[in-house]
Amino acid sequence: MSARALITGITGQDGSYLAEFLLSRGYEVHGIVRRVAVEDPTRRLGRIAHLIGKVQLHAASLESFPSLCNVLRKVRPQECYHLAAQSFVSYSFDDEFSTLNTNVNGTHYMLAALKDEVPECRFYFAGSSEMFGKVEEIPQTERTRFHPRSAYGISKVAGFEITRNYREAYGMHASSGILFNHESPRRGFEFVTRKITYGLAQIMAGKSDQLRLGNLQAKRDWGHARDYVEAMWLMLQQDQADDYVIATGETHSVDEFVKLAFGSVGLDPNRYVIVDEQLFRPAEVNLLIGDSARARSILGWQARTNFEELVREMVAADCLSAGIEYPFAAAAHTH
Ligand code: G4F
Repeated sequence: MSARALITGITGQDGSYLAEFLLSRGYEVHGIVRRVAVEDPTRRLGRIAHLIGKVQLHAASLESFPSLCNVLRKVRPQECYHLAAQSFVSYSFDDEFSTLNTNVNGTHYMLAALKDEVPECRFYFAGSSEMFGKVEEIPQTERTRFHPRSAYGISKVAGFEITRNYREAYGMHASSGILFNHESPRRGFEFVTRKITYGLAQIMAGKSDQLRLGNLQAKRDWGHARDYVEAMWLMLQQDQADDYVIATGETHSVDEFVKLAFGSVGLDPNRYVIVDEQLFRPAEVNLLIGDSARARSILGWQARTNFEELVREMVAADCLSAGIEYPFAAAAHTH
């Protein structure tokens, strides 16, 4: 009998890659989605359109404990990947309350429902390098102290601690991945990498003549989402639940991303990019760089896609969907 996995946030970037990965390993894959998504699949299930019929979707809300219990009673998963969250850091400054409510309660409800209904189910929590915030050491490891700089970062620290407490207090197999930024052509348009590659494709297509960005000096450790979902799975295959940093170990500024993306199509970013102070955050995370030595030695995981490959794949995909001949179009099909 095939193993059953349940994913919250299955319609997101990570959820879609994880669903593909688990299906490829013979899993029966279930996903929790909001009722509106089931009612409006064309608009809301875009990233998993190719998986409809292969995954089983259940309407429930992370704000409703009984709805989660109902799904768990029906599915009885062996593995649960909790990816759903308000994940846009900038938005968490506009509405701290909803970010904290959704992210903290969502994780707590999910763990409490699992404890009541299927306590033997293995649980993955999507922690974040935003928990390190104003970093207290370079590079960041599992032992680095947290210093979050946004309601989003605080919500992830709370989720991380709730997960650890369910592991320690109730003996549940509950692990957290401390994932550094991970991108792909499926990234939401509001995040800086996709904003750059989509904006660039619009410029190439003659539909736009500028790209407004915020802080170009911020540095991130950017990997590929497809590589990172494998780390989530590996964590749940271990005898002992634990927490792992998942990162490439390289850091690059937003400015470097811009230069590489524009350079790959032969455009000079100085002609198009406008720095807009309105897009700066009230508190910024200036530098993130992770050390995933532990994941390498225990999980046997390491990032496969480098920065340049990631940038090219994203530019190529956005150029292709804008109908542009991309000089490196082959890159869009290589993975
Ligand atoms: O792409 P971002 O919005 O991602 P951020 O804030 O690093 O968070 C992402 O990674 C986290 C893992 O570390 C996740 F937990 C989180 O859910 C999310 O996936 O911004 C990256 C950097 C920031 O320093 C931001 O100030 O880019 C800078 N930036 C500069 N101009 C911009 C812009 N960010 C956005 N979104 N839009 C801009 O125009």
